[in-house]
Amino acid sequence: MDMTAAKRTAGQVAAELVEDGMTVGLGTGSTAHWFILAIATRVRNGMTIRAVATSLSSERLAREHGIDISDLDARGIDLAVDGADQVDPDLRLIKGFGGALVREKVVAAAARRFVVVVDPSKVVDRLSGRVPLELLPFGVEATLAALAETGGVFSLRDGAGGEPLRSDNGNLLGDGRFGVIDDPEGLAELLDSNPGVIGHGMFLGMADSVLVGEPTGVRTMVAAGRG
Ligand code: A5P
Repeated sequence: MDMTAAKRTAGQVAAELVEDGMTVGLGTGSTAHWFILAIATRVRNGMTIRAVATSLSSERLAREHGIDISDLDARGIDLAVDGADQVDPDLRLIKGFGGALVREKVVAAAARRFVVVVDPSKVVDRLSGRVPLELLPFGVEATLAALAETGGVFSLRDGAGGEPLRSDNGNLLGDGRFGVIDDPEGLAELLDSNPGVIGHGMFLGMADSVLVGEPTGVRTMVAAGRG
């Protein structure tokens, strides 16, 4: 299946959820890209929105296509739309392969509705593998050593020229690597309890629905007890 077409379909269908006057959270990555472009078309055709970006790259893309970007303020967000790296049947997510996980989580948490857009390769039975992290530079070696007690294997990401890769917030980006994650909530709690961890890519209980782009259109996943 053509994954680019799947991402585009999911992004375009999500853009139809936006209503005039809304404050909209713009996600990051190759699927959110299509959402942003579809929103730009609607803005050109007269729709008025306030847009908040989850990364400098999405901000740049949005501005290039004529969408003004606002700060996230106390009014919050009506609808945030973002991609994901994994989605399980309970709509628990792993996000952040693109490194924007902290701003993405802040935007998702401020959103009255959080819709996730993915291609079918992201839908899994159980979360596993790589969990992105944003880490405080101060004491990062101690942080990594403490994190190893969770049972994962942790490393920093390399950026250009062999320097450690930094987020838009100036912190270090890293990843924990796990097998199947039997207890996502327990792991999230362990990661949250480490003071050197600014944020992690497990988004649990946050997504209201997931739009999966498929050859025939979009399949909507809704968590049990929601929607
Ligand atoms: C960015 O930091 C990520 O959380 C992305 O939302 C996620 O990696 C999905 O990206 P793609 O849509 O490019 O797969």
